[in-house]
Amino acid sequence: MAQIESIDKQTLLFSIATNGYDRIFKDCLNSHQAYANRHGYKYIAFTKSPPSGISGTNSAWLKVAIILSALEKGYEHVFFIDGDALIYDRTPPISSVFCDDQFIYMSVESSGRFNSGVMIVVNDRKSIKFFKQLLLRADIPTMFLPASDRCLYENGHVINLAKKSSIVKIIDPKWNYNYNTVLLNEHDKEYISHGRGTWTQKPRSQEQPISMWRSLSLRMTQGPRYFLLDRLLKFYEREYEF
Ligand SMILES: [Mn+2]
Repeated sequence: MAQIESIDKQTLLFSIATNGYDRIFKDCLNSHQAYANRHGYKYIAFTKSPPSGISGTNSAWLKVAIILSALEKGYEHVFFIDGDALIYDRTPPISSVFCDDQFIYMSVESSGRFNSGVMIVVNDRKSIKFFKQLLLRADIPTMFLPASDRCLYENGHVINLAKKSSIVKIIDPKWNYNYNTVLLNEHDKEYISHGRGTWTQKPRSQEQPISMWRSLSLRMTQGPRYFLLDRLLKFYEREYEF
């Protein structure tokens, strides 16, 4: 157990790679573990699926439930990273982005919209409130958002809430560098490469977007996503210790 005690339990880095994503993005998950080891963070890749399965959309919303749960458990910092994001060896510790009075750190794409594939969160009453509000939106279809905020899964709600929040700080695009990011200078090397060259390997890239009626009828049969996420969270809390 001595080896576990040496880990800084104050920072949780995690990724969610269900439905075989852990095999497709093995190199990415390995890079997360290596980064966590370098900086003394606890790392968990949530890769198992519950017996009843988990959809891509619910896997995406699950990150919100896990971030909130980890903050409530008392982790000082929570760093979520997408399974298709690779962390380079040169990447500095997350403390390098921290500043006073802001508790959520994300990059924006060239459109100016937040990308929720990399989210660094500092535990504070205000960040807990933010993720509670976000989770309450799990049942609100994205089409109820202004057109400019609509995005895949929970990302639209992240954009919509974050742009109005004073505790969200925009960090350097190096932290979440993808095809939609403004090009960096040649010498300005990125820290995290997200989704580049791997998009077509994703099973969900063939998934068709579902209509509002389909989404509502799913809610009628499965019950509110809010409660489904609570059941999923309990499964992941049992399977992984955090
Ligand atoms: Mn991604």
